[in-house]
Formats: sequence, structure tokens, C-alpha cells
Amino acid sequence: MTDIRLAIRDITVRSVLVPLARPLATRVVTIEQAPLLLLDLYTEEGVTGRTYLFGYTARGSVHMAALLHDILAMTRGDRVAPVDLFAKATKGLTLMGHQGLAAMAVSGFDVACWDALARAAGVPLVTLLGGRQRPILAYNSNGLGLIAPEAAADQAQALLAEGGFEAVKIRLGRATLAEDLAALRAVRKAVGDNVLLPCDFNQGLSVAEAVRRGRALDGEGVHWIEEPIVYDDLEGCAKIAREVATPIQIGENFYGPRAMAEAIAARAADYMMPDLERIGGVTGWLRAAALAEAANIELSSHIFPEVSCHLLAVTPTRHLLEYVDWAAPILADPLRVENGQVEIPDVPGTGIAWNEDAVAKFAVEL
Ligand code: SMN
Ligand code: MG
Repeated sequence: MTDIRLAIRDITVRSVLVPLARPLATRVVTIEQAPLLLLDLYTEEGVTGRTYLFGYTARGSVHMAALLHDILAMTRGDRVAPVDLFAKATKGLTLMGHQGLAAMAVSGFDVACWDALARAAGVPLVTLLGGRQRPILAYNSNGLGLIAPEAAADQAQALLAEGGFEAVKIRLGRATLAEDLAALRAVRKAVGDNVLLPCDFNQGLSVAEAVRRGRALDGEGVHWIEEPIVYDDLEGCAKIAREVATPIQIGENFYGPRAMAEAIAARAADYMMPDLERIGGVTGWLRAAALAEAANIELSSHIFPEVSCHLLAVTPTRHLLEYVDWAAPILADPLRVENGQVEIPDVPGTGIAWNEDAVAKFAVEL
């Protein structure tokens, strides 16, 4: 058996701002560039683990980079045992809390550790996790922001054609319900009845307005209604889930599996979609997947398709992968999509490797 004992030697972080091919206008914010923090974890044995984090705000990466340096100081020389290191890094930052930036930094560190282990073992991450490479059903999430109905209809068709997708996410939350319905109906008319249309309000509504718009959407055949209200009002989410027939989807803002357990206990949503960077990396995801299986809840992923495809492959209640190409320009070998399914790369680790020319082009100072 291959010996995959590794020891942590160093971590480097680099910041890039990658322009989005299609800017994403949501109810709360318009994203035109993806602020990514590239993470390389070096081991004494010469194996390097990699991942990236999403900074959300322009300076988000700066804060995460500082925390990753703190995590390195705690773990330098330690054996790459992700479950143990996850506990150690979390404990080391415990006085900063277990949410927000601290949770994001620990998650990124965890993914890099798992990537290093899988590389050392010479197998794709999914194999190390006990699963197999299988096509992962995805929806295209690369746009369809709050744009005019005709533009949305054209963009939806283009997004479906790009990888043979049969599902595309539309952002809602325009000033009025009538405007949302006009955009949704234009898209539905353009794509036909069989395409899945999850929709995302990006936390933009009040509970009362979410119930009102949700009920109106019940007649429109949308696949789910995502984050209708602020992410941490579980009681409000539960009320909406009770009063609206369309499945309610939340989860991209769960900080760790406990947040998901609380949402399940509150019956806050029908579907859930943890985010790699908030749920606790690979370690946190596996625990969230166990909770989802126990509660019989279908689990989708949130951005980070390069790693999420490995994780959904070992998720018993696997639902849909959110496909975004935001990191593609800085990756040596971007993820491939065919017939609306993501192919898990047949290489050791996650498959993340940098296109150094592109990294240099989009680099920004930390
Ligand atoms: C989203 C993703 C990433 C940044 C902002 C908003 C969105 C989604 O909620 O689910 O795609
Ligand atoms: Mg969302």
C-alpha cells in the first residue's frame, strides 16, 4: 500500500480578481469579478495540496489570507490528517468564533489537506473518499441575474447550450412580483417545459413577501426557491416552507454541520445546499451529507464545482451540482461538462492546478 504520511511544511496564498464572463446581478450585490484566494499547501514529502477560496468582497481574500497564516503557525510540522487538523485549527481560532472568516479559512485549509492526501495516494479525491468517478448532474449558474425578460430568455438558451445543460438557475427579487414573473415566463417560454429552473432570491425578501411571491411561483413550475429571506431566520424559513408548495432551498450560508442540524430541526427548508467554504471543507461536507441522509433531504452544492463534484459523488442524497466557470480562467485544466453532467477528472487529488500565466495576469496584492 502506498504510504501517504505527509507533514505540513508551508502554505502560500495568492489573490486574483478574475473577470466573470457574465456579471451576476443579484438582489443584494452585483458581482463582476471573482475575488479568489489561491491556496498551496506544501508538505515535507514534496506533495502539494491546492484549493481556492471565494473572497466575496474585494478585500475578503486579505482577511482569509491572514487567518491561513495563523493556521499554518499552529500546524507546521503536523501530520496531514485532515480530521485531526480540522479540530486543531477550529480550536486554535475558537476565540474568533466558529463562523464567518475563521470558518472559511479552516475550510480552505481542510480542502488543501485532503487534496494533498489524495495526490500522495495517486487517486482522485472521490476514490480516497470511497466513491467512484461518476457523472454529476449539474445546472448552469453562470448568469441569469436581474436582467430584462428578453435578455434573460436569450441568456438562458445560451447557458443551456454551453454544456448541454437541462437546468439553469434564474435570480429573482426584482422590485415587484410582476417583474419577476415576466422574466421567469420569458425564460420558461424560451427553454420549454422540460428544463429545470431553480430560482434564487439571495435573501432579499421579508417573510410576508416571500410567502406572497412563493405562492405566486407555485403555479410556475420552478424547481426550487432559494434563500427567500435572510439566511439566519430559520423560523421565518420554516414558515415559508410550510406555506409555499414549491420546495424551499437554503444552505450556502450554513457555517458548519451544526448549522445544518439546526435548520433540519427547525424544518427550515425542503432542500439543502452546503457551501464547501462555509460547511467546513471536505470534512464538514461529509458530516453534512450524513445529516442529510439521516433526514432524507436532497443535497446540492454551492459554487466550487471542482471539489463539489467529488463530494456529491459520495453523498447518498445527491441532488444537483451548481456549475460556475468563475475559476476556469486560472485553472490549468478546467472542469469539463457534457450533457449537463460534470466529469470528475481522472487525476490524483481534486484536479485543481494553476494556469500560472493567467494567475500572473489576474494577480492582485494581498
Ligand atoms: C451566489 C453565489 C456566489 C456569490 C453570490 C451569490 C448565489 C448562488 O447565491 O447560489 O449562486
Ligand atoms: Mg444562492
